Amino acid sequence: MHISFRRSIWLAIASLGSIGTLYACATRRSAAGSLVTGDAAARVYVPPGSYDEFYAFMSGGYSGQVSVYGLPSGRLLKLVPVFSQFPEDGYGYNEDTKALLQTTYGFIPWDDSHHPELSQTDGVPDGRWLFINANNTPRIARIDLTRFETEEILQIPNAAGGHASPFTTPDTKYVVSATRFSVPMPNTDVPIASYKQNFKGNLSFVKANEPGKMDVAFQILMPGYDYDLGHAGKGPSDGWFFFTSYNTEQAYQKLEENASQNDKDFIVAVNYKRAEECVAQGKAKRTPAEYYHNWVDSSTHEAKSERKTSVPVIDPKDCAGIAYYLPTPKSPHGVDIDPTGEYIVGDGKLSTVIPVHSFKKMQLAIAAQAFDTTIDGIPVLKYDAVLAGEVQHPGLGPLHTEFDGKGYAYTTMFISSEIVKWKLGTWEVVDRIPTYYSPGHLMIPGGDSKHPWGKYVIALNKITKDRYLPTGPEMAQSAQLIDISGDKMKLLLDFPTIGEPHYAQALPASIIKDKQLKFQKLTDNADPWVTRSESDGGIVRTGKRVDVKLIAIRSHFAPDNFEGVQAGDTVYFHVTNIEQDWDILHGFAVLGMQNSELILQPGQTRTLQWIPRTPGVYPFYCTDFCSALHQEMQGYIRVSPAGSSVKLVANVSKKAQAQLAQDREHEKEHGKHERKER
Ligand code: K7E
Ligand code: CUA
Repeated sequence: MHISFRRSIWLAIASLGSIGTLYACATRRSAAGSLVTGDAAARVYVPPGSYDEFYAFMSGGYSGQVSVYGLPSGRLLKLVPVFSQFPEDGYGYNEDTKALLQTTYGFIPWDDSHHPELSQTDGVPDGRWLFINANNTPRIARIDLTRFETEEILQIPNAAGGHASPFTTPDTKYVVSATRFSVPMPNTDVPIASYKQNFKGNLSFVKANEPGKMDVAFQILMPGYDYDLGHAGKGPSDGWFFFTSYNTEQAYQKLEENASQNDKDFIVAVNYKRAEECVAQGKAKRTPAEYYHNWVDSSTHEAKSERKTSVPVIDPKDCAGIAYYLPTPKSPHGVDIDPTGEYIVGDGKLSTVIPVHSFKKMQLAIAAQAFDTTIDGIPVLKYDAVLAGEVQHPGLGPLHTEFDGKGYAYTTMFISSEIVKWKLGTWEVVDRIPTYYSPGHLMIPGGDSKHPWGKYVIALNKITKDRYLPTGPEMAQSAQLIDISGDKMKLLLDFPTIGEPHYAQALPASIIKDKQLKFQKLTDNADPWVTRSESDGGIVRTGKRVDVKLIAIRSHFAPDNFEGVQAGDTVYFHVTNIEQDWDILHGFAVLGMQNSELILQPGQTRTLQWIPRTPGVYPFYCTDFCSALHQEMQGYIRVSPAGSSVKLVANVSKKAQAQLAQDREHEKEHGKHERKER
């Protein structure tokens, strides 16, 4: 990995993407064979029936999801749907989860998710929740790690490109979201050329430590730059948050060139305790802003939506001491805080060094008012007054840094396709290893926390090329597991990943594996459409709406014959899996179903909407091979022409039918289930 300095500069100012690819291809063959050590296979082998040591959570990038892997094996354990509909289990298709994808732009079935972030207690991942951001329509999701399910999604108002998100404070009091794209605030019709007057950035602090109650605590108005990534302080720097920004040139066209002019851009250091004081003193302005908060009701397990209308916004001009700029070369991407909380590492994509700021020096510089200037109420500290040191000749295109907890930092070099290990304090490069190809983020379990489990680092590569059997023009993404337990990094394993894993998080499996829910107790199932026993199912009409209730159990549905539906009716199937045993699922699908199937966990009720257009008899069946007589797990629903006199019947007892009709009447009177009646 050696490159002349002149070539490095040339590469640095050229387009990152295309050059990275070329360079990666030019170098790949030479080192690949010699990299894998003799015992690599044994180091990643997890024998059948044994468990992996770590759970790893990978962002799905433009798939909008999260995938869960075991480490060191690299085995895919689960795909958790978050921002995208997932026909495999009906997420975002069934009536129970649709509300999670509600936004002020309407129902959005997709996003681009970049950064999974585990909740923390005292600066250490605690395994309660995983947060992840939506980049395109700014949102933050919370995934519950006893169920591995998305339980809450908060839209971020006044924002475009929720990229610097959802990094957490050490106590998970807040997760954050910063605007990648500055936009008019509020967003109105103005000439793009009025960027400098009208476009603003902002930093959102989101209350995160109460399930079902995520909300924007406050937003901080910022100059119209692009905000890229963030990380909270810890230890001595607890109470501070650091965000990178680029495009301090405030270019609004041809950013590739126009936003790469300035020698230094900024890391902004935000004193969020000071922000809290200003909010308490009434210095934040309640500003109209529409956004959605969506969450899963913990008793009914149905998602609900609430439209919110305003947020408190702090202008740094009204809250002295809330933020300071640390000049940082050059178009910085990652900002990473070492486990001690003293060092603030900036990764300038176009920089030839890795600059490291000192929190101690930053405080002294603030006290001494060592400012170059002030921008929109934010003092710019002097570079030399805050700099702890620079890592010289680290490689090309530094993007992200993680820590091993033993005094070393590891930085990805996108252009020179390598991970570089360097020592905190002396800033010397001590090791480097090629990666295949063009790594973005890297991840050490707990590697952005106070206590990294510094055994492995994973390179999350952007380009795969020839690493696997070819699969046409598009290849799966590629992760590489590297042993960092010794002095020298050792490549152990390549494994493909789903979507584009920007960032990932991992923690020891022991923290969460014994807290897993095995099934939902039927007695606790408060879904308004639950059917608890075989005789409780049935069919009821209310105008053009027909509700069908049935149970699923090995190996039948009950009832399993329904008549009286008419073409053009809106039918809701409410299916309850009454199994009370771990991992016994049933599925449900009807001929001509326009959305997706249902997959039902044991003890769970789910509702699927179906609008039959054509008279006929429609079979339905279980989609999950659940038992020896799974193929017998089927039924029929008859659809007659509109206005037909065919009576509503289900092959269920008369008593049960009367009860269902009574329930329905009761619900109508008491106005329940408005959501489903729409
Ligand atoms: Cu570097 Cu979106 Cu965190 Cu991807 S970002 S690499
Ligand atoms: Cu139930 Cu197959």
